[in-house]
Amino acid sequence: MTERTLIIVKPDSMSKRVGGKVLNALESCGLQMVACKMLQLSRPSAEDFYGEHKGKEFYEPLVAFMSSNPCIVTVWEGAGAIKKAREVIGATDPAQAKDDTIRKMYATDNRHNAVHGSDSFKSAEREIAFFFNHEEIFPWQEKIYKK
Ligand code: 3AN
Repeated sequence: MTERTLIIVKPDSMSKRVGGKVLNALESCGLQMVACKMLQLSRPSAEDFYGEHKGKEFYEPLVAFMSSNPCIVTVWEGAGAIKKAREVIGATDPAQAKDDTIRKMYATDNRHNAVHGSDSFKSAEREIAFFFNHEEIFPWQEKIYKK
């Protein structure tokens, strides 16, 4: 089934200047980017985005990190996009991530872990609407551009 997923190239990837490599890894797994913007999350926006983790010990430092510097927020489309992106992203902790995953290659630790990817259809819907309105998403014209 064609799905969409929200991917954030986190501030650590941007400051290490590997943001392009993160995006390239997603392109290489066959997904198509359909929306993209660079922004710096405000503290309240980061708190809201990660609201489900409020109360956990990593919540405050996560919010501080995610609002500390700019990131690239993107939407990707494709068959099984949510699971496919999670596979190429790898485990939350880079020490546990499989070889060739984005986090294995570019993450530092389980907070500075390079990239965010939606974890379910429901999360993807919420997270895409958090950042993008309808006009900012460009559906892929597969028949025209497919290699
Ligand atoms: P994932 O991004 O792998 O789905 P979640 O949804 O469990 O992970 O956690 C959201 C974010 O919170 C992670 N991407 C990571 O930045 C941060 N995080 C999760 N667990 C920890 C932890 N034990 N210590 C520090 N940060 C964490």
